[in-house]
Amino acid sequence: MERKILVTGAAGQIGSELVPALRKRYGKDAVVPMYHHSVPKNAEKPFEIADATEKETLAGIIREHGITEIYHLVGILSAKGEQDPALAYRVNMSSLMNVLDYAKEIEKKPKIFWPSSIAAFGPTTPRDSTPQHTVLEPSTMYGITKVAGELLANYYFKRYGIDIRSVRYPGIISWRTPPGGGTTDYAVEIFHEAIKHRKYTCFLQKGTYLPMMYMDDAVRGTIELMEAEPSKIKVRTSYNLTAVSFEPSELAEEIRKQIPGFTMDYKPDFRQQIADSWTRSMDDSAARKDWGWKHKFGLPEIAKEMLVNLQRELKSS
Ligand code: AKB
Repeated sequence: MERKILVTGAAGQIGSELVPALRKRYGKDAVVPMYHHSVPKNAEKPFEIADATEKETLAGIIREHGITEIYHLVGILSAKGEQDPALAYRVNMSSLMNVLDYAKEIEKKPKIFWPSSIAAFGPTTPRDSTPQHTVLEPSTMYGITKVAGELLANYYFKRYGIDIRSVRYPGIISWRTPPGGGTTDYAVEIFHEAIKHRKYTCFLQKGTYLPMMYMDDAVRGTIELMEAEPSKIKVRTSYNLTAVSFEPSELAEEIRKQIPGFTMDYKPDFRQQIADSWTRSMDDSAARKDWGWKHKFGLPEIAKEMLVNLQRELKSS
């Protein structure tokens, strides 16, 4: 069967890098990015503009393009979700239910990727080397939608045979598209500010360790998970997935190696409480063992890649 991939949330931080990676791998016409309001200036056809919370519209797009795989990335992140919990619940849950319910109804069920997050963890979760199977009692609405989504993924797999796969992403660091509305966003903002102003005020305090990953690893890992033989996928809720764990001053130190005058101070805001409820580091040995996950970028490599690429981009803009 011909592969046709729908990517919802295609203009988001992950979507905007996943789409070109998928197109490079499977061909431009095999990938249909779906945007909500804003279509990127350089968007190439085929693409769709639609709201994933509207089930009939979404179903029509899946039907019309003969979609065989869906990367369902639509979602309101943690910090924005705390500013409008009802919106986070509505967008995150109804769009996922639309995808799952439509997949359930049709004979040729699409394979689905859906991202969970470290936000599925909460204050009662062991914070260091957090195991794959652990306590999931998040304190944010975003986290609640992630736990519900994980359980739904497992339920729809077992009950309806939908091949849905998922990872718990850590903070993702990228230079092409900024993140929006997350708690781990400081780890991207810091690079922009270091290059532009040589100083940064961090909204998380010193010592706030969080698991993180470079975008190239995240995109490659996501595609590898989707390409793995079904028999290798033993976790149908969501796999822990991580690369490095660091806190703001360690990242600042790494940046200072390339930008010697860089300074950072701290002004923690409401996002501190969110970060404090999450894990400091994750045990992702199940993903490594089951389908061969391996990260390539450590902290020094991430800092180097970010600075080289952003410096070039900011100079030419
Ligand atoms: C956020 O900070 O909300 C996201 C996430 C960890 O899911 N980056």
